[in-house]
Amino acid sequence: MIKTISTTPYTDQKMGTGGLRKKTKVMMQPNYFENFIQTIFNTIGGVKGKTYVVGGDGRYFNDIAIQKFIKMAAANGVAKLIIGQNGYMSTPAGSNVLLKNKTNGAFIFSASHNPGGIDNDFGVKYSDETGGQVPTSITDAIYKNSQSISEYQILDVPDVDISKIGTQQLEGMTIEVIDPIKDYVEMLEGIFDFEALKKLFKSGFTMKFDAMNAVTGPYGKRIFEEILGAAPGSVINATPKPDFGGLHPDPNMVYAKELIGIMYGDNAPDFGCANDGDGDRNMILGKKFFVSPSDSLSILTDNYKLIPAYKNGIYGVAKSAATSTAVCRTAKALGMDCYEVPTGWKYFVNLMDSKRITFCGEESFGTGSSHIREKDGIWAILFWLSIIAATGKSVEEITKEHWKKYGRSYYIRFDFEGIDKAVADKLMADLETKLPSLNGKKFGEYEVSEAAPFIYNDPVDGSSTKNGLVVKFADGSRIVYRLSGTGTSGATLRVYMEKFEQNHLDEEPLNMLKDIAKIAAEIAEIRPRTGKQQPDVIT
Ligand code: VG1
Ligand code: CO
Repeated sequence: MIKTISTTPYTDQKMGTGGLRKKTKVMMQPNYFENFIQTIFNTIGGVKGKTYVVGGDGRYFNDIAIQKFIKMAAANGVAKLIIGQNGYMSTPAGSNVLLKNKTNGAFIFSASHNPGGIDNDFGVKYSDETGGQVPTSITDAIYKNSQSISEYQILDVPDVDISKIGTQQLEGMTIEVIDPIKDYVEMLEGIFDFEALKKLFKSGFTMKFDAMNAVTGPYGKRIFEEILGAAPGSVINATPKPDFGGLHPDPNMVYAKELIGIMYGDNAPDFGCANDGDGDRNMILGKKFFVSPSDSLSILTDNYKLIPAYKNGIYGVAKSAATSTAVCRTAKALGMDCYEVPTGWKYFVNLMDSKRITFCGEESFGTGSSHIREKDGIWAILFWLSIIAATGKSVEEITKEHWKKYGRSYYIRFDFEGIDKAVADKLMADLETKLPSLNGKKFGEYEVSEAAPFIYNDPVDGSSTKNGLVVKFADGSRIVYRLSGTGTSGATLRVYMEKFEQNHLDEEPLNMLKDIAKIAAEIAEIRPRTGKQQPDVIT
């Protein structure tokens, strides 16, 4: 029975860098989630006869959200939903299922790397038929329409059992519950040489994969332990939990504490890696060795020939402006184009669809290729394992040889969290006004060569996006400032810094960048304006 429910708008349903992200309790307000879903349906001209992929990272409210979604989809005339068993599906797996089945889009319920639970965050990622999250023109339209929604449609029926694989009908809509891992594994088998990886583990190679109690635990168990033969127990924090067991599922040196302890401990395995809440981010570690995500992208690019799917050649590469310039040096040496886009994976989609790029990545632990239209944590891990299998070298050796070949971009990111939004906005606005006056100015040995907002003109759809402020120095060092678009309380100022070195390759990034960090704080008046003496998180 279809019911039409009257509702009143919420005014804050603006999607940020990775979909709509809110405190779980905000999402749980009466009609909040329903309003947002119905607004998307309305904005895209209805969903009658369409097919969608649905899943989530298993966080608190995932199960309830999926049931609401199923009933709203049926009431709005959707022809078919493809749902991950028990409502689980990682973001990359969802993009793959979408592309493979040529569906009209996907809804993944996740706040990605944000913590989960009733007192933390929930989110909705919406992708269209491209396989990627929708462009700003559409998120703007959704936001606009969310201001005037007055009703939504939903079925008045009991919850649907999505615990068993198979097909069922719900008032004219087909529901196919799938094993969310099977298709994903098939896709990866089509890219990498699984036999070579099995040999690697047979030879005694050891690894730890930290799934951070989030969605990729079962993927990791199946792929690394069951298929490739990594020792049982290689996957830690492998059971998805609604609150991620209290972990902050952001795979970095600060939050992946258990893994860091293991990799920097006495009996460290050969390889360490982690994913975020929804499986699109990755961190790569060797024994007592950390690979910065910007370097990782550059190293994967340099080794594309080792991977069956890419060995005959790749198109260009792309990085977000905040990511270090390492990959662009590598691309240049290989004779490829290197694009620079705003932060957020959606900006890579047009470049992939138009065959301008194959690989892309962000400093925030995201790496991927055109096999799907999202970043892909396990893909990046398998790529690294493949390089190790082919070269017989350690993570540290591979990285250091890369630096020797191309030089090293020392890189660091400071996050200043929980700043009053008005203070953060004013800091950015005033800094932007000040930028022209910085040109040519000297700070000790560093001379500003260019200071301007980062503006991206999409070569495919012609849209123009401003994202962050960039200060470049004559020696190639850079500072990028931007405000986060994924936070759910206050504002987070991110300051990204890099310095290029050809000779001194074994220094501490924090030490190499200490002067740049001082200049960054001074230029933006971070201390006087925010009261913060130090960043809250350094990655
Ligand atoms: C952050 C990262 C960005 C990433 C985004 C979504 O955004 O900096 O690189 O694309 O999260 O990641 P922001 O606006 O807070 O800096 V996630 O893993 O959705 O999926
Ligand atoms: Co994520």
